[in-house]
Amino acid sequence: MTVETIAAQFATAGTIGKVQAHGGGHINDSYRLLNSANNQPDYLLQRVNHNVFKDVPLLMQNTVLVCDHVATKISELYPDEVDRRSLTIIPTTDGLSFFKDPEGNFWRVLRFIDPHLVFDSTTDPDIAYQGALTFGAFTSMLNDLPAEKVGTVIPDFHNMKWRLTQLKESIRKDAAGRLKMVKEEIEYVESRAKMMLTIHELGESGKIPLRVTHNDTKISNVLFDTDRKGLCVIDLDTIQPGYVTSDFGDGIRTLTNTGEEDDENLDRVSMDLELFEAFASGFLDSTREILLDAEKDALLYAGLLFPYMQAVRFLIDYLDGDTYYKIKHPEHNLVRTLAQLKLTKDGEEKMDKLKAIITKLS
Ligand code: GN1
Ligand code: MG
Repeated sequence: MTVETIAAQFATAGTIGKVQAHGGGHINDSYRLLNSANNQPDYLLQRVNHNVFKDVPLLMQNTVLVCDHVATKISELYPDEVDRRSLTIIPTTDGLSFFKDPEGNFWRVLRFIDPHLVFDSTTDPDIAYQGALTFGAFTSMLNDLPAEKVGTVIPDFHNMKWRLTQLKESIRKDAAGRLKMVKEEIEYVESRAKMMLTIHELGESGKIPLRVTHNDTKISNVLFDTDRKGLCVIDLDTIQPGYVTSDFGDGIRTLTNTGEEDDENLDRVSMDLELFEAFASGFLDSTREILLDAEKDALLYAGLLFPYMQAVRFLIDYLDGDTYYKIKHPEHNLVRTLAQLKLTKDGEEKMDKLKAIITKLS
């Protein structure tokens, strides 16, 4: 089936003219559907990767539920801006939220938010603040949607205990014969395990609640207005029950790093305190009212946990022989592991300063 034929399965308004490949996602494929009718919106057509997301109908059920919930909240605050401050899923002509093509691919259509800006990374504290404010507002709007209403799309996704168990298994198997290369890294990981299980234990004991969380809060998952104010959170695929620390922690991990996620030069990798403060400030400004004290206290650990957890995930994939993440060269997962461990260690050294920032802003 052509992309045009697939697009025609959806109840779009106007007339779809040109179809353009859109964005650089690593998991899904996206196309912008340009509307040739006046005053009708463009759309975004996406193929959802069902190798990564095994239960696309569940994922779409979560997406529709969350989009409806957020749209209702936005309509109270910004009645004229619902279309650009929340995502709209366009149903198929049969009224379904996705279309399954004869080859078994899953497709969906969203309303295209135009105009908008996106940032893949930033050194600008204002962008960090706005991005975090937008993620935090999303968390707040979902505060009254009970976690059990959404399904688990990827089990144990941010479960540190399970990731450590997975690591033990990968060490035992040593499938790619690489264990000898990473003895020191494993030692460090094990030495920090107790501290890094803090959030898991707070969750298990009920001190921090399960919420509906986004779980992929990188800055490129926020759309900005042309005046550089945050508009809308996108990429809702990993929405499922989780702790608020996931959305804070992954934001800190990706945003505050002065180097790349896979930087070969570890001197470039560090946690930028100004960006940390800007992100924490934006996030707390939009969640201060709804978070429990225990959740606010846990944010400090989240800033360390997410670089650490990502290091463990890359390390597992390195030991397994690169079966999960796409790699650009054979040592890529090792390089990524080292960079994420460097970020963890840098955060650890700055712990007192990070703590002072969180305490001041809470
Ligand atoms: C994957 O593909 P992307 O960048 O959205 C991964 C995240 C990791 C990230 C590391 C479903 O996300 O959890 O943090 O890579 N997503 C999944 O770059 O595993
Ligand atoms: Mg993603």
